[in-house]
Amino acid sequence: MQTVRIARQGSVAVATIDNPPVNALGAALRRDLATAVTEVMADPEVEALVLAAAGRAFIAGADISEFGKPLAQPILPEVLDLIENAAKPVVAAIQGVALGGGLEVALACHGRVALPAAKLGLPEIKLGIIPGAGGTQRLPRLIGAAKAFPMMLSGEPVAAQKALDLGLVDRVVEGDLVAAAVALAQELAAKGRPRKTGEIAEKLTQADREAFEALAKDATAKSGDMPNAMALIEAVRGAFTLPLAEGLAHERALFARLVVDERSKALRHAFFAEREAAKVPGIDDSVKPRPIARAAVIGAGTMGGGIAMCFANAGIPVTLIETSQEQVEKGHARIRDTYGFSVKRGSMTEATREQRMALITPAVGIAAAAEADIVIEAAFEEMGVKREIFGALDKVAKPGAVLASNTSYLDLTEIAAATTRPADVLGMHFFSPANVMKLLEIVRPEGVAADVVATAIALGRRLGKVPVVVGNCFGFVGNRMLEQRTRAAERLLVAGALPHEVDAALTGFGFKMGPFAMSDLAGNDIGWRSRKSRGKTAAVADAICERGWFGQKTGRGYYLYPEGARAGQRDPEVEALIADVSAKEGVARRSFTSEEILARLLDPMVNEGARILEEGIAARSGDIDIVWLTGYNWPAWRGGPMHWAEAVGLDVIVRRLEEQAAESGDASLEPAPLLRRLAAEGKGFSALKAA
Ligand code: T1G
Repeated sequence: MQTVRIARQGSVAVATIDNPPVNALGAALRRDLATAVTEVMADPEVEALVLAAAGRAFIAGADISEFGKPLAQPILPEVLDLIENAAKPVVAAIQGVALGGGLEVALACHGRVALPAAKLGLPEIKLGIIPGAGGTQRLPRLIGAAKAFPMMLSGEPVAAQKALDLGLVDRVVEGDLVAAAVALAQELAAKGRPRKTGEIAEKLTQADREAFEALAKDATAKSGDMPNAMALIEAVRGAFTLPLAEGLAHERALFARLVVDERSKALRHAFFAEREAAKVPGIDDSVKPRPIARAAVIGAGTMGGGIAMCFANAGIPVTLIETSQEQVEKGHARIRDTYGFSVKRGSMTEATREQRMALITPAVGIAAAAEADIVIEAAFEEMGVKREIFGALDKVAKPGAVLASNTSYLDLTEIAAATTRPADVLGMHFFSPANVMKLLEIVRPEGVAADVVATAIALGRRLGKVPVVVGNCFGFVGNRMLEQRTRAAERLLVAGALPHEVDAALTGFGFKMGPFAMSDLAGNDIGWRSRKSRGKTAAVADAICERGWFGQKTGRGYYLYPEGARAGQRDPEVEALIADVSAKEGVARRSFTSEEILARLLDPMVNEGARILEEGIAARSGDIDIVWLTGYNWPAWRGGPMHWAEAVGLDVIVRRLEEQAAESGDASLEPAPLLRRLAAEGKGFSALKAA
């Protein structure tokens, strides 16, 4: 199929790019674009060319799915050289997003016209790379390096008006974009040979260089460990120190090195995994979500308040329900304070805070949920409490209302059975802080209606979440795997490691916090209560809780938190307690390297992930990665636990698990059958097709 159609408007040729869904610059489009430019430039009747595009994107950039494979000719820089060196002017008509290579196409043009809704950006940094087709050379020439560098370092697009102010586009027009682009093309043609972006030098002044170097110094201090950020500095510096051709070659060499880096592979995996997670078996476009105009949240605690904020932030009126006026007012006040932090930081105006607070109506009693199209229960994590609430909801909620529980672990089928409408009941598991964390686990119990699942997915997106549909089991996906890491961390303490060593291994891997600091932050008593409710024990963790050392809220947990201390400090009493446990269990303590600690923490998680796939609790391994990337701060540039395991090698994971199982006598550490099979076949989880 032709990806570029050429038409004539008078003496100007209009080439319309049409490569659904987002006009990514795959091999066919690169070839058709080169052909179109060559043909138009050879046509004596044509005095100029406009590059337009069909669909919602101008050009979404290079085709990311081609990375890591041999690139078919022509490569993008060659196509852009054709455009920039054309004898007749080429003008870009930008109706939608012009991202990455898409903006680089526009930069190689001699003029740019955009609709007000268009957005222009170079997001390559988010994929672990840098612009690889002239962005680091042409953008600074057009708008100055001091403005171009921050755009490329953040990867955030700018709106058309901002692009106009920067000098990135020549005109922003309402109405007929192509006609406006044709007019500009004719004006440029009347001036003779078009001026190449690569020839523009007046913005690259000494002052601009100094401003850029200051920004580069700051970026080095902040992101010195990000190879692509450092490469970006080098490439942009080349715009000052090298002629265009050498600057382009230098940029391409830096880009080529980054594309093969594990970090970039992980970020590209996450890009596609997030989009794949949106494809839910049995829920296609034919399943229409139920309309949601108003919501209710049961429970005004930390989670309930955070969930209510999600609705208010999305402009959806929400009733916040508690059992007493005092409780609901306390929860309502906590929301106001939370918004207050944003107001203080300047990221929210007082007016916005008031608008959002006005959307949250505090109320007492379940009857206040009667008008809601969706009710999310965020009450105490105890089955009896939840069944009582859903039984009461069943009597007051309007027919067709979606009834969701924010439970972190519990059985949704059992909760649904407390109602006469189980097909309307599912889990919507938010992650704390609910108004911040992106992940929304949508738990799909047997018998839930397809349109109820579709409603939760659509609502999740409307709330700005990343919805991942998971099966109904204890802990679903994220917490079920987290429990394996928690047990592994406890085993490590008894075997000889200390809390700060275990935490340091994970923060060194890229997590913001390790398991013990995290437990002290959340409250050690939460895990203690959960273990007791299931008849489980953990010698060290239980001993710490029996002493009331619940963590930061009690001034000590695994660590000491002296008044005002920013971080926990080692506690000799805890370390003595740990040694006592080892002695009681007859374990000869030994030291562990960070690598050993990491393997012992993460391998059991991967093993549980394999079981989750075997049981169909997750449709694909990428969904598990997205759960950990968006719900647990798994380091983005490591791609998630299943992607990490694949990079390590499943055979290595299997061998280490067998060693751990033999050493600990814990059969649950034996490799899952799926893991063994894939390892034996020399494959990774990505070889599995969605269930
Ligand atoms: N390559 C391949 N496929 C892409 C793609 C891309 N660049 N962008 C989107 N898709 C697919 C996506 O996987 C999904 O597929 C469908 O299009 C719709 O996407 C040389 C080297 C453009 C803002 O980083 O930000 O250029 O699931 O669900 O919400 O220097 O997609 O339907 O099968 O996201 O409307 C730089 C990435 C590349 C932009 C549209 N460009 N894309 O959002 O739809 S590197 C990017 C986006 C580069 C140069 C360098 C968004 C979007 P499927 P979607 P959307």
